[in-house]
Amino acid sequence: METASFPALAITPYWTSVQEDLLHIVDLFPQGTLNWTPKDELWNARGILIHVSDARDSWMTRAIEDGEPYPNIWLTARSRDDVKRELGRTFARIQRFLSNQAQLDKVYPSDDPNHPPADGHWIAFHLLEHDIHHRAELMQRLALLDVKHEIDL
Ligand code: NI
Repeated sequence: METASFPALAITPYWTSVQEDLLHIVDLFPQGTLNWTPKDELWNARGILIHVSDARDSWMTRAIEDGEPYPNIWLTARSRDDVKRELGRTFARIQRFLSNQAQLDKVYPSDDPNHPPADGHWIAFHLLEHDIHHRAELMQRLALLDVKHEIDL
């Protein structure tokens, strides 16, 4: 993906609202329902929430190579507080990336023939899109559980 140099994106405050929604959503699942799934082949809410943090870690470690560790949180994020802690840790990591002009402007090679090399701006967009996609999925899970989330988009 060839792009000219773009200025740092001032999307951090807006992305923060998505992050706050995700943290709020963790608290809205009634006791015992984080492991509930409407269909056996679909992830439960805990899995979706872990996946959001794991995707952030994966991109920051494997593509951006920001030098921070990539812990296996699939084994350690069990409780509601664990899940929220990982969302907080990985969002702080994303915020550092969003404020790093050199990391945003760099073009990262790809070893996947289906994905051309991408710059940091595309990666930021992709990760925001990913957070929003899974927020919607979690809001639907709450609706299926008859929980009013009152998240007004
Ligand atoms: Ni995903």
